[in-house]
Amino acid sequence: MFERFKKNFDRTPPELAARVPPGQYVTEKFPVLHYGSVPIYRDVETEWDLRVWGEIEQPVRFSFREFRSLPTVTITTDIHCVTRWSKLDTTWTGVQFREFLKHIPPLKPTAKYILWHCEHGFTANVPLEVMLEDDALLAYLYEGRELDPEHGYPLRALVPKKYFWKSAKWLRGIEFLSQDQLGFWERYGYHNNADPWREERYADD
Ligand SMILES: Nc1nc2c(c(=O)[nH]1)N[C@H]1C(S)=C(S)[C@@H](COP(=O)(O)O)O[C@H]1N2
Ligand SMILES: [Mo]
Repeated sequence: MFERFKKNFDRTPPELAARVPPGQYVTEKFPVLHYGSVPIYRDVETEWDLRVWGEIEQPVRFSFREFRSLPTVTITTDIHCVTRWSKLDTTWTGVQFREFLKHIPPLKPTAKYILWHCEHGFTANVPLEVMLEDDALLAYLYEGRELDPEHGYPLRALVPKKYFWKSAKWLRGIEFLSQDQLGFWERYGYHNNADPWREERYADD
């Protein structure tokens, strides 16, 4: 394993090396990683919605059509998976989370954390603060095209500042919390803060 990583490190051009966090190698591929099976929707209008609840004045629900009518942005950013691959200059289109907040009822002042709820029960947690940054999106186009089913169609979180497991695929629910709650991989022993630049891979690091 180490030899393979080492080889990959060596291949990273020096001008890009500064953009690659410690212990990561650059890949041109787009690896697919998840727990469980890929949900397939025959009709997103009837089989998919997005629910928002928790520390918010009023819970709210978006149909596919309603969600797709929200204003979008397109950003180019680097992503870093805890399994050590990084992918540079990936382009995503979706609703900036900060913008999304303007289209839902006001959050209660107690809202400090987010728990993503995904198809098949996958969860991931992030501080609300991280989602207020420019690069934090609810994303549905990758390189200008609909997300492939295995990459999260019809909606995923995009949290480039954290290891990629926090970028939850097949998003169905957004829960605002006053107290942090660990998600699927976080409970499994991964580092809650998950900052790739600090190599926060495992909880006991
Ligand atoms: N719903 C869901 N989202 C998920 C996961 C998962 O198991 N289920 N895995 C995470 C992990 S560990 C990674 S690295 C990325 C991988 O995204 P990709 O398959 O688009 O590369 O998705 C994240 N989002
Ligand atoms: Mo991952």
